[in-house]
Amino acid sequence: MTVTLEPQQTQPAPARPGTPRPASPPSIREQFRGLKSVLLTVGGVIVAAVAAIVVGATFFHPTTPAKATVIDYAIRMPVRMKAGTHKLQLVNSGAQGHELLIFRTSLPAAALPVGEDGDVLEESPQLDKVLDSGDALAPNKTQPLIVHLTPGHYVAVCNLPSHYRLGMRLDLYVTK
Ligand SMILES: [Cu+2]
Repeated sequence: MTVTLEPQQTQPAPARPGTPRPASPPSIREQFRGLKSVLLTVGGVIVAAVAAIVVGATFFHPTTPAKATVIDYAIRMPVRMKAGTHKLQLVNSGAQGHELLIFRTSLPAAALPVGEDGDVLEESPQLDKVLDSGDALAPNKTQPLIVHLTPGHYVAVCNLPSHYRLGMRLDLYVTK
């Protein structure tokens, strides 16, 4: 939307510091509405930007990577998402390697089936793994991921030894 307007340069950009696109763009419906507004007036851009911020606070759009940050020992990522194919940017801000697994499950994050070592039994029939980032991601590294989510409850986990019980688990809620 903004790109379309750049050649005109007739109006200053909105003063709002969030003008550089928010991390979480609007839903398709909001985007369409925003697009329409842009065709009418530059003021429409401001409306769309505000809408993007409001909607983005709750949901992130499937086509824009959302950050999934892993630290020692926690996972930070949007916990409410819309169904669809999501790009995630896995960021390791911790001091050691981490991974990101996402399971579709009715079990709460704190009550996944575990073995004697306290690590999650990934092959449990109560868990349906929908994402596995693979080898541990080193500190200060990022890794692009793609996950397809249908409406329901999910749990994000890092299942490197002891990391699950140390707190690397998060309930995720996906809606239509
Ligand atoms: Cu970890």
